[in-house]
Amino acid sequence: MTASTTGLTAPPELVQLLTPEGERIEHPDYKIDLTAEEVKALYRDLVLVRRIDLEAVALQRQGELGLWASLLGQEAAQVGSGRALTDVDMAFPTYREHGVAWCRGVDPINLLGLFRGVNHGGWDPYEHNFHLYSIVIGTQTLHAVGYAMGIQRDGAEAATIVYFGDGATSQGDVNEAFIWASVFNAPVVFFCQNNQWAISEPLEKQSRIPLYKRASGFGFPGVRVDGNDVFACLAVTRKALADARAGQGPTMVEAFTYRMGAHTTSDDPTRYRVADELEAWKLKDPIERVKAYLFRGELADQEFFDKVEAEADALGKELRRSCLALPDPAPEALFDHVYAEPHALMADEREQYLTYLAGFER
Ligand SMILES: Cc1ncc(C[n+]2csc(CCOP(=O)(O)OP(=O)(O)O)c2C)c(N)n1
Ligand SMILES: [Mg+2]
Repeated sequence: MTASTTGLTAPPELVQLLTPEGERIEHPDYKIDLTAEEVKALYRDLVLVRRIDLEAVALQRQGELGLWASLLGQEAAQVGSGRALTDVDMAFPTYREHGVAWCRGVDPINLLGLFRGVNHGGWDPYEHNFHLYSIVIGTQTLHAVGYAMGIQRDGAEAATIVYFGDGATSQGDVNEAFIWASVFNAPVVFFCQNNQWAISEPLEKQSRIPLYKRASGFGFPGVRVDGNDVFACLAVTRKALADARAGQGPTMVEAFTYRMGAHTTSDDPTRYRVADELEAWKLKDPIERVKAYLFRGELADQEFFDKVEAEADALGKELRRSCLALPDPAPEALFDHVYAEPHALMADEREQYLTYLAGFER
C-alpha cells in the first residue's frame, strides 16, 4: 500500500479552512465567518459527540449493548454537515451518524436503545427530520432521492442530505441514486464520509479515482473536503444544501477522513491495518485543531474547556444511567410497526408467537 492510497497524503484538491495545527486558512469558493461563540458551540458539539460514542463503546464492552459502530475520528464531518442543515431539511443516515443525530436533536438514549435491542428503530423520523438508521449499505441513498423528488414536487424550499461511506459507493443502489438525482435535478446532497475503510477493505478496492470525481460522470458537481475540519465541512455542506434548495440539483461531498476505531465493536482492525496509519491520522484530530484555534486566538479560556469537559462527564454518566434503566419491550412488540394499519398475517403470527412463548415456564 502506498501513502496516497491509504490517505496519508492530503490531496491538493482538498477544501480546508482550518489546518491540523489550528491555523485558519481561506478558500476562494468557501467563505465562512464564524463568531467566537459559534466556534465554541461547534467545539462543544464535537466533544459531547465523542463522549457519547466513548460511553457507548464502554457499554458494549460491558455487555450492555449488542453492538456499536463508533464514529471516532469522524466527529467534524458529522457535526460540520449536521450543523449546516436547517430545521426543514431532511437527513438520511447510515448506522454511524451519531454526531448528525446529536445535531438534529435526537436524544442519544434512542441510539443506545436501538443497539441494546430494546427498540425497533428508536425515533420518529419526522420529529427531528432525521430518518431511521440504515444498516443495509446504500439503500438510504435511494430513499433520500425519492424524498428529495417528493419535496421538489411539493415546491418546498428544503434540501435532503444522505450519508454513506466509501464502501457504499460500490453499491448499485448508490449509483442508481446518483442517476435519478441527476436527471431529475433532485435537491439532495450526497455526503460520503470516506473513512478509508469498508470494514477490512481499503479505499483502493473501491475506486481508482478520488471518489468525489465520480460525480462528474453522473453530471453533477463533486467536492472533496477535509473531513476532520469542522469549519470546512460546515461551509461546503452549507453551499451544497443552498444550491439544492435553489434548484441547482445534487452535489456530492466527499469528506476525507479516517475511521479511528474498529468498524464496529465486533471487528478487530489490528488484523488488517497497520498502526502507523492510525498514528498519522491522530495528528489530524478534528477536536484538537479547534481547541488550538480557540487558544491561539484567545477566543476561549481554560474555564471554558473545563466546563465542556464537565458537561461531557455529566452527559456520559447520565447516558449510562438511562441506558441501564431502559425497559425490555414486550416480545410481541416485534409485530407492532411492520405495517401502519392492522394486518391479518401479522395478527396470526403474533398469536402463534404468544402461544409459543406461553409454552415456556416463566
Ligand atoms: C447491502 C449490504 N452489503 C453488505 C453489508 C455488510 N456491511 C456492513 S458495513 C459494510 C462496509 C461499509 O463500508 P462503508 O460504506 O465505507 O461505511 P463505513 O462502515 O466505513 O462507515 C459492509 C460491507 C451490508 N450491511 N449491506
Ligand atoms: Mg468506510
